[in-house]
This record gives sequence, structure tokens and C-alpha cells, in this order.
Amino acid sequence: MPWPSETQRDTEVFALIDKERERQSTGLQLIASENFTSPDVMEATGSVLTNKYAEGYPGKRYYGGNAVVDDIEAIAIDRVKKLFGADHANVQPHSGASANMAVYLGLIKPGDTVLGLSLDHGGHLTHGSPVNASGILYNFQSFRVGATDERLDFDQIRDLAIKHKPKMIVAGTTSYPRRLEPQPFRAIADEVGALMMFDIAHIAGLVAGGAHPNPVPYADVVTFTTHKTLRGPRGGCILTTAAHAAAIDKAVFPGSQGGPLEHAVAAKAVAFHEAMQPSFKNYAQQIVKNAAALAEALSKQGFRLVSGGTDTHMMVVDLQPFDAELTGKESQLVLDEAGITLNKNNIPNDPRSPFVTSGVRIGTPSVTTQGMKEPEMALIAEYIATTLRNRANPAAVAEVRAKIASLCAKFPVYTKRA
Ligand code: DSN
Repeated sequence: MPWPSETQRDTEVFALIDKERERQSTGLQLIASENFTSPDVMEATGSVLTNKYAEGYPGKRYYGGNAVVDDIEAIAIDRVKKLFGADHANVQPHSGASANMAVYLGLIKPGDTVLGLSLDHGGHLTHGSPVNASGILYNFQSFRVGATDERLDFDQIRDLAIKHKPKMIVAGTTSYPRRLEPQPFRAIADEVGALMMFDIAHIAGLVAGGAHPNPVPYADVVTFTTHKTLRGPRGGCILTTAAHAAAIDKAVFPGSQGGPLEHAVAAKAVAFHEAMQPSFKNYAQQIVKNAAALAEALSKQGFRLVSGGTDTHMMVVDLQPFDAELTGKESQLVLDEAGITLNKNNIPNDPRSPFVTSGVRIGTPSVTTQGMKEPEMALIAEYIATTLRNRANPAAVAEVRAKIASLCAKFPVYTKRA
């Protein structure tokens, strides 16, 4: 018997997977970096491709038996190049963090200066946080959002670039709600002779769907994850100009990864196909419309939106005007009780620590996949406000939870077992 018999099946883990399916389908998933991937993406992720070793690239592998895998990876590369209009693509990074580290490894040297957005103002761990390898190995200098408008300040970025003469400028964010125009970054990079990397992990699906400017024509390298607005499997991807193609491929394998996850690569190919369909444009636009509607409804409930609102799939909510005592940590916990999943998040210049915070981050990719539209966004804002106002009243929180379960039942995600 090659595997354990049916009676020896791991019921413990499968019961927990059932429990998680229940959690995802009966509550509101508002984490800006999450989504519900399609059954086809999940089928590819759980396919026989997980059995295959394929170190190398299509046509140049270190193992036999890769004819089929080569075709799959070549399709993934071809599709993502078309989707974003890129010269070259590497679809092997296991995650966004791996993609970013491979770019640094391939294009700059340890100790080189890089300019990126500070983590506490909306950047990412891999954009030079001192606790991350990016900040440990490279000399990152950070820019911050403007004190009054809480938006990127290109005068400040230019001044820092002139002062520090970075080898690379990293554009891109994880908790910044506004459009990211690529041209001003390109102009500054050209002025100081820096490379320009654009991390579009959060907005890749919006870019693919035409709901956000595409930085590919401006950047030397673009990195992203495939599982956020793009709605694919968990994973990363790098797009480059032809000039950097060889250095990037070498930095991914053998530079920083071993065998690629070809089941994930196949699922990425499926997700790219799905993102090329006309319906994906409608999806991307609806994500943004839903975020705008939710932001407006939250501000009517007494919350303050960082930067005054959103142009994308996400918003950062300052809780202080709603209730000065309320923290992001407490909000996340009580909203979880009510069936609303989101994450605590620092607001710019937050007086509280990243473990406590004065804000929460909210995104609309998942609820939009479910088919919710503007009317449901008004309800969600009301449920959030009611829960937080009644956070010391478990019966009121339970009442919200029941309302959310019945809302979610009207918008089922997976109609068959997933
Ligand atoms: N953890 C991701 C996010 O939530 O934005 C970034 O890596």
C-alpha cells in the first residue's frame, strides 16, 4: 500500500480545512492582500505537478521528465508578458518577498544604497526594514508620506535621491490607498542614474484589469505577488526589460531558490488566463468602486480615512476620531468575533506601536469576487461601526455576526467543495 488507508486518513487536518472553509464563507474577508482564488487555480495548485523537480528554466533543466512542465512554464511566461506588456518574465519566485530579494541580488551589491517607502508609512518589510534581509544587507534610505496630505511627496523623494545617490529606487506599497504614478519615479531615477524597481504586489490585478496605471513601460523591474488583486495562487513574479533578463533569472535560480513550485507556476498560468478575460476588467473596476463606496460610508460613520480616501482596492482607517480610546488591536479582535476579518495597521505618524496601532487596513478584493457591490459596502460600514461602538456588549456583537452570516449566504464563493 503506497499511502495510508482510508481509515488512517488524517482527519484532524481535513477537519480543520473544513473549519477554515466555513470561516471564509460565513464572514467578511476584508484583508486587502487576500482574495478568493478560482476553483481552476486551486485545481492546478493541488495537481500532480507538485511531484515534479524542475530546477532550471524551460529547455534548460537539471532533471529529466520536464517536457510537460516546460510547456506549462512557457505558457505562464508568455501569458504574463502579454498581460503586462513586458519584455521578460520570471514566474518562479515563491513569494513577493523572494521576488524582491532576487531583484536586489541580481541588480545591486550588498551595501549599495536603495531608496524606498518606510514600512510605517505604507512600504513593505522587503523595502528596507531594519529587521529584514533587505535592510540588513543593503543601505536603505526611506521616504515618508507628506505630513498634511499623507500622500507620496515627490519633492522629498527627489531631495533624498539627490542626497543619497541610490543605485535603485523602489516604488510600491502595501498600505497606501492612492494611485501610484510611475512617471515621477522614472524621472527621479533618471536624474540620479538609479535603477527603478516597482513592487505592484497589491495592485497587480488592478493594473492587469486597467484600473490602475501600468508601470511596466517605465520601470527596469516590476515585482508582484499573484494572490492579491490578481486572484491567483500564492506566489511571486518578476517582469524585466530585456537588459536585465539574464541577471534576474540567475538571481532567482540558482541565486536564491532551488526547485520551482511547478504546481504554483501552472496555477499562475491559469490565473493569468483568467485575468486576460474581459470580465476581469469589470472585476478590477468594481473592486475600486467598492473601495470608494466603503470609504465614503465609513467616513459617514465617523472614521477618518488616511489621505482622505482611496483610489485603489484599499483604505487605511484612522480610528481616533471615531473613538480616541479604540486601538487597531482591539478593533481587529472584536471585529473577528463579529465575523469581519481585517488587520490592524499603523497610520502615518501613529502614536501607538505596530502591535497596537491606531488604525485598520481594509480591502475590497474578496467581497468583490463574491459579487458584492456598493449597497453591500454601506452595510459593511454599518456593521463595522456597530460592532466597534458595542465592543463591550457580546450580545450586540453576536447580532452583527448573524447579520453578516446571512449577507455572506447571499454571496456564496464556492458553490461546490473547494
Ligand atoms: N503581507 C502582505 C500584506 O498584507 O500586504 C504584504 O506582504
